[in-house]
Amino acid sequence: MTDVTLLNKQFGIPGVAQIVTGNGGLPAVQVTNTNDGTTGTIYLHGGHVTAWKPAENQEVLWCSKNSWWEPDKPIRGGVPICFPWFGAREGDATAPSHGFARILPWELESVNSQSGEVTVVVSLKSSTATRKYWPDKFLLRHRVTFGPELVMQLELTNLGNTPMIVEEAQHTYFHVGDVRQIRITGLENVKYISSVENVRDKSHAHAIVIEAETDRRYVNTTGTIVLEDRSLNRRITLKRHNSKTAVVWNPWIAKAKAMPDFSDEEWPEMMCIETANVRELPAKVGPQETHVMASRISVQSM
Ligand code: TA6
Repeated sequence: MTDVTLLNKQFGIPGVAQIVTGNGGLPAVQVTNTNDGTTGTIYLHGGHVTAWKPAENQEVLWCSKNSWWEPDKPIRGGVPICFPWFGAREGDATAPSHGFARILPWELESVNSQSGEVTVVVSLKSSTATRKYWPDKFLLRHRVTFGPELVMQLELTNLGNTPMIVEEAQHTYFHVGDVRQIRITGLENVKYISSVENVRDKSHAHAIVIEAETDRRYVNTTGTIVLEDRSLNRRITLKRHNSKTAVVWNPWIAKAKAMPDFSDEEWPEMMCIETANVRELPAKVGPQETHVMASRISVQSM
């Protein structure tokens, strides 16, 4: 059990950022007030950002009210860290979906407040728990800056002597007013694969609208993606660094019903747009090298 009092003494910044006992008794860093009134939360469980609310805005991330908050289960919502595989692990039906990083406790490395922003660094180092699934020696850091933008840097250092090939994603759940009234731009004319639509290498010249279960992997794309939310009158911009794949997902009605940690009526309130390096375009990290994939998120009124 993590000693929150001790962590708070060591890392807390009075009136700015505190280490608290969060949902399910899981420890979290709560950013209560940067200079401009931004707030946010990151759990040590999974290195998992669950909230970011820039001043004068509504919450930008979505979390299910039915989420699990348990040490061996993923939090439903926010920004799950998928690592070192994405989705089901090939050849191992017993392996946890989206890898083990999001269901392990991460270490709190630092909390810093600078020029009105708060940066929290959490890390996951290879251990007996990870070697159960994965032989490589690594250090994975999530460096998250809460401010007028949300900047999340996933830094993977290969501590071994052989190259690492991994899948990685910041599986971001955005809060929307009504998913049936959003448009997503920035992925026009990009080839995508979808098991739901049973298509490979299809593309579209128009913006994406959500009219059914949507689960698409857009390949070879590094551009900026914009989520236009007419019902909340805002535009969310996602800039990706060192990410060649974007995943777009909404479970719609049936899939939402089938998930115990996702209540039936919540699917219109969320949209996943994920910064990723997966499947045909994984991340390759040489011995002793560090690879950084990042998301930079901002919100503008429409
Ligand atoms: O990112 C899309 C996806 O791979 C979907 O296929 C769906 O499985 C979603 O992730 C959620 O996965 P999870 O394991 O968190 O339920």
